[in-house]
Formats: sequence, structure tokens, C-alpha cells
Amino acid sequence: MIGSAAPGGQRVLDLGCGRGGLAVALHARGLSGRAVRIAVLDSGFKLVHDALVSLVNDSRIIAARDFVHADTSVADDSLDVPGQESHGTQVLATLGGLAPGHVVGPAFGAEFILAKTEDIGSETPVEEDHYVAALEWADSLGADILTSSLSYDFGYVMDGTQGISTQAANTAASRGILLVTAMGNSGPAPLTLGAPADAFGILAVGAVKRAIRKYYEQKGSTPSWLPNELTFEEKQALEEEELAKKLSKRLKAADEK
Ligand SMILES: [Ca+2]
Ligand SMILES: [Ca+2]
Repeated sequence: MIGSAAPGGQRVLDLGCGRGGLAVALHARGLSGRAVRIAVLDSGFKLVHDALVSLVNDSRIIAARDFVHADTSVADDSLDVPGQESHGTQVLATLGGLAPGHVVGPAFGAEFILAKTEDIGSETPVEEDHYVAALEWADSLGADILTSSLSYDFGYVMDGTQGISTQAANTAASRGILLVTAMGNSGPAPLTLGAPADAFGILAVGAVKRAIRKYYEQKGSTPSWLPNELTFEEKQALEEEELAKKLSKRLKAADEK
């Protein structure tokens, strides 16, 4: 459901899950990604999903391309492993989904370019080729931001120059595009970064919650400011609330400059 009006006339949306403090802080300031064009590179996208259907109805998906099967349908194909589209659907819904009461992404007002580049049935270098082709395609469509929860490890030394996706990411950054990408699934040990997270001038993001979960499970304790008696979900909510407070402070400080 739609909530009350917030400062600046922005709607306050019911995020449903009771978390997402960072998104609430941004929405309350009138920030929803409006007029920003974001390219998402992933395994495919189920556009009939409840969280995504409004993107289609509002004509905010301006282009879609399947680089794996060379067509324009980014949902599961007959040759795909069933569920191929699942990961990309989750990423897109987290970023820009709009199903008040269930999930509302921080960038629910943005335009999206969707690229299916990842084949979940294999891990081969051609997928990194798809990734680079998708970067070039998204650039040609005027993408402001490129985002990918993907990672490549084909024996590259992570020095910011070797991976072909890293080289493409360097070029994207030099053209003024912000690339946001995952660091990989193997951290936090040294030498676990995957391309293109080592590129220069990009934003590489680690799995904060997974790290927190691992910390709790392995250490059997919590950060000092989180009471031990809370459930894991309650700790997550507090962690996000704390991050939201920090973000609000930073936004306020930026306004005052
Ligand atoms: Ca297809
Ligand atoms: Ca793969």
C-alpha cells in the first residue's frame, strides 16, 4: 500500500518486509532513481513477476537483450536450466522492484536496460564475452549506471588490467559510467576477488549480510552494540537501521556544504 506523503512530495512506500532502512531514507528525500538509466547484467529476468510487472506497465524497461541465445526475450528459454532467470529477477526486484507491501527497491523510479549474459548451466569464458558485449550495448543506449552481481575467475591476476570484463569496466569508467559490481562469492580471504571487481574507478561491493551471518555462526558472538538475545533477523534489521542513520547524517552534511 502507498503510505503518507514525505518531505518534498515524495511518496513513502510500504516496503512490506520491515527492513530496507537505506531505501526509506532515500525515498523520504525524493530520490527514486527517476531520470537515471540503469543497465542490469544478469542471468535473465522474469518480467511477469509481481515485483517487476510495474516496470513493464510503466514502460520503464527501455531495452532487453539475451546475449546467451541472441534474442530479445530475457526470460527462461527452452534451452536454459530451469530457474535461469531467478537470480536476475531477484537482483532487479531488489534494485527497482515496485510491489508495495512486499518489496520496493531504492531505485523504483529508474529506467532499466536488461541484459541476459550469464548462463547458470556452465562457467565458460564466453559468458565474460557476453558481459563485455552487454557493456558496449548499454553504453550505446545511454546507460548512466551499469550493475552486475556477476564475477569471473579465469586465472587472472587481480591487478586491474587482466580480465576482459575488467578492461571493459575500465573503459566504461573512463566514459563516465558508474559500474557497480559484486566482489565474488569466495571472500573474505585474500585473493578471492573476481573480475571485474578489480577495475579502476568502479564500485565493488562485498556481501555484508553473508559476512555478518558467517561472523555470528563462527564466532558465536555479536558486535558489542547488538544485544546477544536478538534473533538473526532482528540483528539484521538493527544493522540496516544503523546504516540508514549513517546515510541520513551523510546526506544532511552534504546539504549543509
Ligand atoms: Ca531468450
Ligand atoms: Ca555461468
